[in-house]
Amino acid sequence: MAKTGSLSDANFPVDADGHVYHLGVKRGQLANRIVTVGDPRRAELLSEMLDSDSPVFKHTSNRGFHTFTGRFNGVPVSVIAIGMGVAAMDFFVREAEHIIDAPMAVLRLGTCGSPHTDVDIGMVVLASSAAGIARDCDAILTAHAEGKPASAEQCYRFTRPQPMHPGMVAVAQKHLQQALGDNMVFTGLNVSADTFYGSQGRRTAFFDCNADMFEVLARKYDGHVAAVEMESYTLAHLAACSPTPIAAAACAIVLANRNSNAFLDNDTIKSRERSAGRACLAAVAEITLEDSEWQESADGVWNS
Ligand code: R1P
Ligand code: URA
Repeated sequence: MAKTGSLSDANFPVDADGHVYHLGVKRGQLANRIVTVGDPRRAELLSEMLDSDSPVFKHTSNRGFHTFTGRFNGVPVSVIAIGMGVAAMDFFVREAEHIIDAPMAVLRLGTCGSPHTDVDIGMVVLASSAAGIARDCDAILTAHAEGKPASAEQCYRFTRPQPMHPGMVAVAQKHLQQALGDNMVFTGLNVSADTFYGSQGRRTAFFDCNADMFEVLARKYDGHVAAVEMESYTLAHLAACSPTPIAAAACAIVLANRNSNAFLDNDTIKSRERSAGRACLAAVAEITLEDSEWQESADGVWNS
């Protein structure tokens, strides 16, 4: 389908110069090889690893998307901080696809919790596949009206796992293992929740019907859940629905051990972001895309 749009196009708003509505960038300002993160400071850290002999384009949109575009090992790449959650990933994937006229590689570097006994804080979980959990508000309100919490099984919806792109996973695994060591990288199932608290089994004063969330997850996914975070399933899902091929994968630094309740210290987080970040940039720069003859547009940021 032709990629058209203008301010008058309510279906896909783009301004008169071609900037997409939420990311605030246009054709030529975003590479087809992208590392996406949640935290803007993580994006900034990765942007400092881009080739120093090539200009780095930076843009912060009024909706809080932070884009850095430059080169890594000579290859055009972008780093983008999107914020958190399903909606943020949806804005990013659709609007990026709109302004990129070539197959894409998208690798998420996030943070997560883990209920897996072989995964501890400080490790990195690379998703071979991802599934989604969403709160069923009606079911929770029904249980609330009845005055007794129900099982998470009735009050949340669980998707089947969606595989990530095997080629992107393999290249990411190679670089992450080189950077961190084989025993620090666990490849397995990621589950992305629509919230940080209720849908990730966190107990607060709210009525959430989630006391047995981890037992339900273990049953539904045969004890394979290695990471719980908030965006990777949407990335995998949209890559499968995209008109443009998207080689999608996701990895996440384990901050929270959901069995012991331990949380990773700030210095180690920074150190993992640095080493995993460099590995992710190397992976998106290296992966072979079906049609990698991407034309850097004449008015693109590389030619400015
Ligand atoms: C929650 O604290 C956020 O952290 C994780 C979750 O997916 C969610 O976005 O990822 P990021 O650190 O990439 O934001
Ligand atoms: N991010 C999440 O979404 N969950 C965690 O437990 C930690 C980081």
